[in-house]
Amino acid sequence: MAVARPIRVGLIILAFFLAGSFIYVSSNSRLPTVYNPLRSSSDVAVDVPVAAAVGKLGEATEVIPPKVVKPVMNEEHVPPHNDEFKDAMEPEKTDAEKEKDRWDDTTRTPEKTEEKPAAQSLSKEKPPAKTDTDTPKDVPPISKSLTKIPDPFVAHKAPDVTIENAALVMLVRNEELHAARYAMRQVEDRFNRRYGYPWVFLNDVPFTEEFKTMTSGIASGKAHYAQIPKEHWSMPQWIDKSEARKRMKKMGEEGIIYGESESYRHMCRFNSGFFYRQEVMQQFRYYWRVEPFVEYYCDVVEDPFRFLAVHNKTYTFTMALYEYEATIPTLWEAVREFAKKHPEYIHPDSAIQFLTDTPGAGLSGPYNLCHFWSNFEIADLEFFRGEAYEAFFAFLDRRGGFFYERWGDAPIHSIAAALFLPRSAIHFYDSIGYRHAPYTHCPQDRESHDSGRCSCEPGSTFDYDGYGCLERWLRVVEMEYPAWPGLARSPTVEMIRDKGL
Ligand SMILES: Nc1nc2c(ncn2[C@@H]2O[C@H](COP(=O)(O)OP(=O)(O)OP(=O)(O)O)[C@@H](O)[C@H]2O)c(=O)[nH]1
Ligand SMILES: [Mg+2]
Repeated sequence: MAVARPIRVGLIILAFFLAGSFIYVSSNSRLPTVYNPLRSSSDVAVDVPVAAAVGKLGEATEVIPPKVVKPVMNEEHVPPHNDEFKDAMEPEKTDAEKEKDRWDDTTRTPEKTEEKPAAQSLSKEKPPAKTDTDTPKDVPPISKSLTKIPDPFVAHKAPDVTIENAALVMLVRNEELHAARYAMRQVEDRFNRRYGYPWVFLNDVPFTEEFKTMTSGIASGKAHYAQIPKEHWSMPQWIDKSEARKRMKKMGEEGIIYGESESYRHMCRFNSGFFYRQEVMQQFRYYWRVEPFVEYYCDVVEDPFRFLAVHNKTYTFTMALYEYEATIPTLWEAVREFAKKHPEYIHPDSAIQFLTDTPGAGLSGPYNLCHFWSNFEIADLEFFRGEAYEAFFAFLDRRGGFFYERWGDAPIHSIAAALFLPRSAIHFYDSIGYRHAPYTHCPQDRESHDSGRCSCEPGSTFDYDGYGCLERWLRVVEMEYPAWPGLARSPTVEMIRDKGL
């Protein structure tokens, strides 16, 4: 078919025009996917020069890899050793990769996993079934990986932290499991998760699997479970058992707290003379005693075991109070006799003035009943294993006062420390906020509270209570410790700042 020449020229021009329009529209339609910053995730901005990415109309498009700008994180706001923050800096992982990481975390500590024989019971609820497409073949089943919470949520231990030869020690009954966990969680959160000190659990009967599983889950360090030998938890053969039981009954009738309890007496005797002799304890130099249900109110920023080592402290306490006289009627007499027999054990710079209110009278003055409350103790086991303490305990044990009366481990430890150690080796650990019902010690200095380190109410402290003995102690060591709003900083913290750790 013949077409006039002007019409042919017009059609060619029209065809060029349509082709050009098509190329222009299709090039521009790719703009948003590369350029639109709202398309990228809120914390990763993509910075791409427009012309370079798109190219000029009609030219071949050169693909330049986008420059990823990572968010700038303020170093000061990144808590040390917090893996979650580190993860936030890494590129987003797929679900399968995350699941693989969780499994790797759970298998990194084989000795802890071994100690969790009943751990399966924690994951009774099965996770939703996964399809073949979202579970890679080399990833173990999810129900197994859930038997332990991934490390970042449990342990925040610094990889390079050095620790002392020490343990957290708890004498506890199986039925106190949840009270034990309550106390443990606080010790871990306030201190131990950064160090991973081992825990030692002691019991006069075997620990249940449930107890072991649920406490080792909280422990950031290794957990040891030991049963106390029978001879450390029974009346020695020189005790007249029927006489002892008669007296227990009478003390119970008189309304003396735990007066009728034989097990309480085993506990007091064990804590006086046997806890440091347990086989599991032989490997340790220092210990921190923790009881079920106690509470900790302040972050413990230093390592107290290291504090003891560097500052030559042997015995530390947070509260001091009077003992019930009816539980120790003949204890002081026995102490006097022992001191007469062994004057060599009394330290020339002892804290004897903490025990008696008659200046210069030495042990001939009456016992004022003051003692350190031993449910909290951070101390050097060498003291208990030393000649003086061992002889002292053996002497007292022969007297039978643990059973005929109801001698407690608190006055025994305290009298020994006050007589056999130099005053300077006993430390009032004022910076540790602590509660064992019904009393609380709350730091009295401004910094402990203004810094946000503590959560207790300063006025709740037992320090200046009429039933307390702290003021006597402060006089013995000539220490200034005014009530809230007291010193600018805790005396313990000042010591660390002066002499270091
Ligand atoms: N295994 C075991 N532990 C015990 C027994 N009696 C006491 N304990 C533990 O010994 C420690 C001291 O006992 P508590 O009953 O707290 O004695 P307490 O502190 O003088 O008295 P409370 O005011 O009741 O706390 C705690 O850690 C108890 O868990 C016992 O018969 N067996
Ligand atoms: Mg208690």
